[in-house]
Amino acid sequence: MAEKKLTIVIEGMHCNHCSQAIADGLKKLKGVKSADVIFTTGKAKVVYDPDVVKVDQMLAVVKELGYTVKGTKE
Ligand SMILES: [Cu+2]
Repeated sequence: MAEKKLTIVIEGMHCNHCSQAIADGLKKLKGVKSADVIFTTGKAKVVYDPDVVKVDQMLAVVKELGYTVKGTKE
């Protein structure tokens, strides 16, 4: 089983509730093993299986929740 890490740089989080909502949304995706979102740094660190879930799907979750994706880092 493959495993990759991704950092998503997010704009628009104001509090722990925001980061928690994003973490919950990401964890609902099949193939996402863990999602640590910290609003003070504006970053989400995700561990995922690239055979199951695509980066675009994870970014879509962030956008659907109303936040802006500023970039990603492998
Ligand atoms: Cu908030």
